[in-house]
Order: sequence, then C-alpha cells, then structure tokens
Amino acid sequence: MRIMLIGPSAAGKTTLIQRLRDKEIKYDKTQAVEYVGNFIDTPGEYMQQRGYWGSLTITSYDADIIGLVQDSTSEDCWFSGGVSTKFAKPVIGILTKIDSEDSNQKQGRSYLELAGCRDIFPVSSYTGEGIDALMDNIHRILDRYKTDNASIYADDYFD
Ligand SMILES: Nc1nc2c(ncn2[C@@H]2O[C@H](COP(=O)(O)OP(=O)(O)OP(=O)(O)O)[C@@H](O)[C@H]2O)c(=O)[nH]1
Ligand SMILES: [Mg+2]
Repeated sequence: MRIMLIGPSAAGKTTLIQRLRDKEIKYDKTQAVEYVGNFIDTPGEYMQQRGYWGSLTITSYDADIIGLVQDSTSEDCWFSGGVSTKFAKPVIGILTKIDSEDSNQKQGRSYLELAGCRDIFPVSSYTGEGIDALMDNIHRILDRYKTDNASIYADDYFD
C-alpha cells in the first residue's frame, strides 16, 4: 500500500513521513517527487505552481491513497474546492502541527472539508499525537472505498 502526500511547501509532509517511518526528524527540503518506502513525497511547489500539477496527477497513479496535507498553523489554503475529486483514488485530509500554539484546527479542518476530504486526521509529527489513528484508519478507508466502488473495479484491482 502506497500513500502519496500533497500539500503546499512547509505543510509538514516530509516530517510526517519521517515520523511514520520512525526516522530521525530533520529538515530536508523536498526538491522532486520522491518514493520513500511506502510513501510518495512531493514538493509543495508542485501543487502551488499550476504547471507542475500534471506531474502530481500522473504520479498519483502509483498511489493507493492520497493525503492532502494542511498546516493547522497556516491561514492559507492552497487546495481548490473539491480538488479531491481530481483523483480516482481515496483521498484523506491530514492536518499537521497540532502541537503548535498557533494551531487552528477548526480553520484547517474547514479547508480540508472544502477540498472534499471526508476523513480528516489531526497529527503532530513532533509529539506523535494522532499518528496511530491515521495509520490505523487507512486500511479501513481503503476497504470502504473498495466497497463503495465495487461496480467499477475488477475483483483483483486492489490485490
Ligand atoms: N510544530 C511543528 N512543526 C512541524 C511539524 N511537522 C513539521 N514541522 C516543521 O515545519 C517545517 C516544514 O516541514 P517539512 O516537513 O519540511 O514540510 P514539507 O511539506 O515537506 O515542505 P516541502 O518539502 O517544501 O514541500 C519544518 O521546519 C518542520 O520542522 C509538527 O508536527 N509540529
Ligand atoms: Mg518536503
């Protein structure tokens, strides 16, 4: 199972992947699409600059599930309304940096809802809060997607 993360620069995608893989947390600017274990990390600029969007769409074919990553300390929303429907894949929302005193979960959640995310997971890569809930639920979401869309997929599509 492969998870692809999409979100603006500094949203916390790379740090989250480091946390999920039990690696050392250290800043490492993402320069290109990177396949890291069961994850696909993407540079924020690829979604913030229109011309790169095609690269994200193509790469999404390699993923089983897409995570739209919103920084809960940011006032900005880079996701266009209903963007989750652009992917023929299950899409979840991930709200990062909930440990920060500047975190505004309510606002971040509303941005992800507008983007079309039905399942939203608040997490902190620093403290680990919400990380287990995120990983525990991913398989449930994939199963639900499979059931909901059973009529359009071959029986072995998800194997
Ligand atoms: N307080 C707090 N800061 C975080 C958390 N996760 C990431 N950060 C900080 O946010 C900054 C950006 O994190 P990255 O993971 O590099 O962000 P990114 O989304 O990969 O950014 P690009 O590679 O530019 O697309 C870094 O300084 C991180 O230390 C978190 O859970 N809590
Ligand atoms: Mg990065």
